[in-house]
Amino acid sequence: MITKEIYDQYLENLVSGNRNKCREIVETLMKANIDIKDLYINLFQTSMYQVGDMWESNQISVATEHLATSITESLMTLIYPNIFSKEHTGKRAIITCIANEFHQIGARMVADIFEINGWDGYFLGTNTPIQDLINFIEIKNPDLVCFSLSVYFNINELIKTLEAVRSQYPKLRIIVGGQAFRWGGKEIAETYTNVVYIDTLDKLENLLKEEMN
Ligand code: B12
Repeated sequence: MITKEIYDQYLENLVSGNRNKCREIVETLMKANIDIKDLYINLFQTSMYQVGDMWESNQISVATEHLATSITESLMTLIYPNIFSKEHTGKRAIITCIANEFHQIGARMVADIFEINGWDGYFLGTNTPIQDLINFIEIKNPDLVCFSLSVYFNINELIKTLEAVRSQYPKLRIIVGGQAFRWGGKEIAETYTNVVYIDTLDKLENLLKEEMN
């Protein structure tokens, strides 16, 4: 469990760039068998949202935000032995940030949820051009594709992506998510068949578990 004391200590070290201390905190939590989603949401996500608020209110510089981001991404790799040790089912998902979207931590977490639940989660990272995505879908023939977007001004890019993928693959299941939808756009998913909006890792995991039963 992540107490307020642990969280505050972590945030202080994250913002001051003390990667080694952050690593120690994460490793201690892992030794105590912390649930990966608990770690992702209540440590990594909460601290990065707070970093965003601090950046927006000029309490920290862009450089400090970049440092916190890079520390967070490096700490996520510590958990990978636990994620990739699961038995796989042969199901495949592609997880990507849409074109012009440069926030990748949330999408990476989504890819990890697929792996934890026995899927191959092909994580393409940020800013994937539409045509390259379509080519990749052709190669991997996934059961599902996930699109992540964090900035609201990328909503039009999402529509372009959905149109392009739908015209090539009318039946392919698509999940969209990310904090861009805090500012609107959830209804977009409803205008396409087989497209759903999911906002949390818990709901995503429930959906994957239902599929396995
Ligand atoms: C780090 C960061 C960056 C980094 C990202 C680097 C990287 N390697 O990812 C960089 C420097 C690139 C960046 C750039 C910008 N950023 Co920025 N950034 C952030 C920050 C501080 C943290 C992002 C993060 O990692 N969050 C933690 C993750 C875990 O949370 P998450 O993304 O929400 O993901 C969770 C869920 O949403 C969900 N989820 C996410 N995707 C998906 C997909 C599916 C399918 C599902 C089911 C679920 C799901 O699951 C995750 C786990 O719960 C946020 C602050 C914030 N509130 O997040 C601002 C923030 C997102 N950025 C913002 C802005 C404005 C920008 C810039 C426009 C700034 C500028 N002027 O240049 C650019 C835009 C670049 C672009 N075109 O994408 C705003 C967006 C506001 C808005 N109204 O849209 C925010 C909210 C900051 C703020 N408070 O204003 N940024």
